[in-house]
Amino acid sequence: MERTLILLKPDCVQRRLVGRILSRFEDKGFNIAAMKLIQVTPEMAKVHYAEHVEKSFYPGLEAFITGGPVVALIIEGLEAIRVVREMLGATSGLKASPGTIRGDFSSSRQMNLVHASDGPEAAQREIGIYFKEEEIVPDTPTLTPWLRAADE
Ligand code: FUP
Repeated sequence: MERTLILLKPDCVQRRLVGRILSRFEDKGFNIAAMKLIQVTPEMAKVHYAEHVEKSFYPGLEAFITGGPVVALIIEGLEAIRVVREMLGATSGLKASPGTIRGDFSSSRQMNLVHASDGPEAAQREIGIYFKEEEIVPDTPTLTPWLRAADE
């Protein structure tokens, strides 16, 4: 079981796509382990995007990610980090394949609707930025035996 941090970014909330995009993760069989609507602060943005802070596009990225509420959630499931990244598609909505979330809903590199952790270290670090341990709710949905075999 893996956990990954997902942000439904301000463009997703403003465009009223939260329900449809959450449905993709639910349809796939992932478990939601935590979820909340928050306002990202400039300080949080700098920690989250530490690797990009010095880049020329960072000021625009910070203005965008702090420009409205986001839905932060933790998704849990087998190989969740890789599978969720593949469901998102390439960073730019113009390059993302049709059938991916960004490929279907985004025409932008910045306004690409969803963030998801790109590896186990990033997932652990990003979960720590957005959630306290007590906000994560352990749950084993009763549907699990109908989503995969017991030995998977
Ligand atoms: P991703 O891992 O797909 O979210 O993409 P990156 O970590 O490469 O970039 C983080 C965010 O910066 C992306 F969501 C989009 C944004 N970005 C820009 O706005 N302009 C750029 O030139 C590159 C990335």
